[in-house]
Amino acid sequence: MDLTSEIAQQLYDGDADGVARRVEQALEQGLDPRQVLQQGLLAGMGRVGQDFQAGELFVPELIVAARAMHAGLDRLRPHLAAADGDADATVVIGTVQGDLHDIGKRLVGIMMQGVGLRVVDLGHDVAPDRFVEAAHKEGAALVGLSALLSTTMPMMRATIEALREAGLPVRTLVGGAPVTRRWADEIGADGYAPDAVAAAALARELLR
Ligand code: B1M
Repeated sequence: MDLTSEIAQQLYDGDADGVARRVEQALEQGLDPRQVLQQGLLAGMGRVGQDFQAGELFVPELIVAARAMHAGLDRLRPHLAAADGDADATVVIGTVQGDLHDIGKRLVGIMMQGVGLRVVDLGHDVAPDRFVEAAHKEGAALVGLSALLSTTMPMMRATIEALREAGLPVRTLVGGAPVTRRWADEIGADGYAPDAVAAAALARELLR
């Protein structure tokens, strides 16, 4: 088995230490960090999602797989993100209220740092007023909202409305597995991106 397949398998097994070690080993061997991300971490999490949907894995397995994912991302982050000092605009990101999924949002943050943006990550389960407060305090030019559950998507609309009511001059970008361009248009978001790389490119475009 090659290194990236081993990383995918260890993530599937929820072996956080193993994932961290193998990611370091892959980087030492000169593998491209994006390849480690795609073929290792994301491939493993993709299988976890499929097997959860098929009823073969349950929430405890999702939790340990998520821990292993974060361990891998911790090692990869310095290789994917640019130095903070170069940042020319601030983006506030978070997963909307009621939603605990934070891996995709974290990846979006890392990729945004990679294109030279300063990222303030509010974490998960973030209420609309916390987004407003942070956008104001940090002088954000863009607010990025993530949702992974169809039941929490309406909180995106509530957050965009709260930002508008506060009169903040920020643009908004939305994404997450159940989110579509159509939904983004319907709730008045300025942009929609299907993945982290597209989100970083679109953030740059929206801030031009
Ligand atoms: Co949950 N979960 N989960 N889960 N979970 C999903 C999302 C689900 C699709 C699984 C399934 O049924 N197949 C399903 C949602 C169904 C739906 O509503 N459509 C689901 C469910 C039902 C649940 C619970 C309700 C389960 C339960 O308790 N019975 C529960 C809800 C808890 C809550 O939030 N209130 C729950 C809980 C959890 C855990 C906490 C255990 C764990 C999350 C841990 C964590 O994040 N720290 C978890 C996990 C791990 C998953 C799956 C398996 C993996 C999600 C993930 O991290 N993917 C997921 C199945 C799946 O997605 N296939 C599932 C990897 C990540 C890199 O991808 O997050 O999609 P993703 O991010 C992508 C893009 O979406 C995009 O870019 C990212 C990278 O390219 N993107 C953006 C994301 N945010 C963006 C923002 C942007 C732009 C792009 O702009 C700002």
